[in-house]
Amino acid sequence: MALINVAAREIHCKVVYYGPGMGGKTSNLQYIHSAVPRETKGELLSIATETERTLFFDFLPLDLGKVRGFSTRFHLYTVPGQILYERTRVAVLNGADGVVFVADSQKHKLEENINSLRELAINITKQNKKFQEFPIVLQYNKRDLPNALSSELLDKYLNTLRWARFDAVATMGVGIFDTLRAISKLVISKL
Ligand SMILES: Nc1nc2c(ncn2[C@@H]2O[C@H](COP(=O)(O)OP(=O)(O)OP(=O)(O)O)[C@@H](O)[C@H]2O)c(=O)[nH]1
Ligand SMILES: [Mg+2]
Repeated sequence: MALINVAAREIHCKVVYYGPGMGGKTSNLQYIHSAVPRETKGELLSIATETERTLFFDFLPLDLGKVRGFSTRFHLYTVPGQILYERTRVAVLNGADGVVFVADSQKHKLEENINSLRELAINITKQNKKFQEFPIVLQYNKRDLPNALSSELLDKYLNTLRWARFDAVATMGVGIFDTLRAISKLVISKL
């Protein structure tokens, strides 16, 4: 739930990067952290296993400029994608104002994407929010890999609600800021 501090003229919003394991959620935050100027960001807090998998979450606070005189501060989180960590995903998702769903475009990941999206719908609904109205932006990541399915085909399975969607190569920064801009606009517009 967005927090609006009228006295300090600040808006705090929580955005969660959600999706199947190894899809590129942490890579999104790493790229954003590496690319934005020091004064607009805080430290990237990552709690990862020794094998780079996210164990609990990543967290990056980011200032995204002013909206009607209010400073907007976005708190970006990633969930751990591994199936086993569903309870952690529920905890991290709690109170989110918006979600970036990072899908892995590779052919053999299609079912994992579908299952993860289904789980997201359930978890949003459990927070007494309407999934169909919840601010979500879709990202098709790993577009650089030869076994990536076409975006049009992925749309058929993952984008039945017609969210804004972006092709991305998180490790190279492709599509990362388009995705971030879209979700932050969407979240602000819903306030
Ligand atoms: N080729 C390619 N590799 C990528 C891309 N994005 C991420 N990767 C790689 O995929 C692996 C997993 O990326 P992460 O960002 O850790 O994935 P994650 O979604 O945070 O994974 P979990 O924390 O386990 O849920 C890493 O080795 C990344 O370097 C991409 O666009 N293209
Ligand atoms: Mg991760």
